[in-house]
Amino acid sequence: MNTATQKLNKFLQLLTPLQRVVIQAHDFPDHDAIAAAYGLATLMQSMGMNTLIVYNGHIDRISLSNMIEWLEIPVVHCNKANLTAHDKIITVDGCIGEKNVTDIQGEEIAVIDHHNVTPPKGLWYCDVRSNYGATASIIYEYFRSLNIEIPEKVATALLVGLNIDTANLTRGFCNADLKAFLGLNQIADLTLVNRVCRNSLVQSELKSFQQLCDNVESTDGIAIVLLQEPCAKNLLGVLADFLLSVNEYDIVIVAMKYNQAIQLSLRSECPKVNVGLLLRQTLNQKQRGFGGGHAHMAGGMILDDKSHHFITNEHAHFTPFINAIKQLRADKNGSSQIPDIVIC
Ligand SMILES: [Mn+2]
Repeated sequence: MNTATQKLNKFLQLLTPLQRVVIQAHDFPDHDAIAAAYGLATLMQSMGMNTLIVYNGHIDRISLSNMIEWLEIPVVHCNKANLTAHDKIITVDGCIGEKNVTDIQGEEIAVIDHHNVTPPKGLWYCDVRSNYGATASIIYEYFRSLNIEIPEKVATALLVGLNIDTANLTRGFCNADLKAFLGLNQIADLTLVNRVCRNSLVQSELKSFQQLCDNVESTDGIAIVLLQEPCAKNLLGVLADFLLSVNEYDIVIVAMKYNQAIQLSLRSECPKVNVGLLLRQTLNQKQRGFGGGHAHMAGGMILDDKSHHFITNEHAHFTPFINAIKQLRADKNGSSQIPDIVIC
């Protein structure tokens, strides 16, 4: 048994005496977050534990609510979960301390994530693999390393998570994701996987694409859009993916005003520009907002009272981002960060 599996085993043994274990997906969860939570919950149940999957925010993609309904995944909004201070919480596909993980009732004991994050010290367990394309692939490995059979429904959910986070293995994936893809394909209901992934929009969302096309501006291969009307939070990423499919753009910034702030979704296919780090440097480190994610795909928000740096007279110029991107592009040695795995 390798050290990673030993650590996982030890952690699971610590959990066994607990009445229940809460598994928290990041706020406004996506497919990978729910699939990973569901996979982990199923694994723990097969070892005799009680689990509860919770999230904060809304499930705002039709494809995700379809997945939850069709696979009968038990998820509960954290306000309806009757959480207590005694609850122990595992955070999946997100990290304690990040802006997209609400501090809910209970004690955070573990982080399982594939974002570029720094978990707090003193956790019972943490497994952060920022080179992985999806948390689903980490959960796949847990099943394999513990020799637990993966139920078809779990494989179906994990494969959806993996496909969507990596845009069908076209971004930010590693060999472990390929192995998971192959393994999951042999178990999953592929008709269902494809039906979930294909139906990613509802008709009323088409108008956001119209707005996107009407308002896109570009400079130096960077496409910028500030949507005039807000849309579902997780639609921003879908719109950003769509814009990145335009040949002339290799970096995309899609924004909208939402809840007294400006919400952002970024995409990059430029190897010199890691948009997760770009947001950390331009927002978090300058106290202008919060953001993070991956080299190719990131999200964040600009605080309302800092928005004048980015928007003047209703015109989104996003100068701090543009300047940082231009600098990175000009850097001869510029490249994204070294992949990292931290298991403790
Ligand atoms: Mn993910």
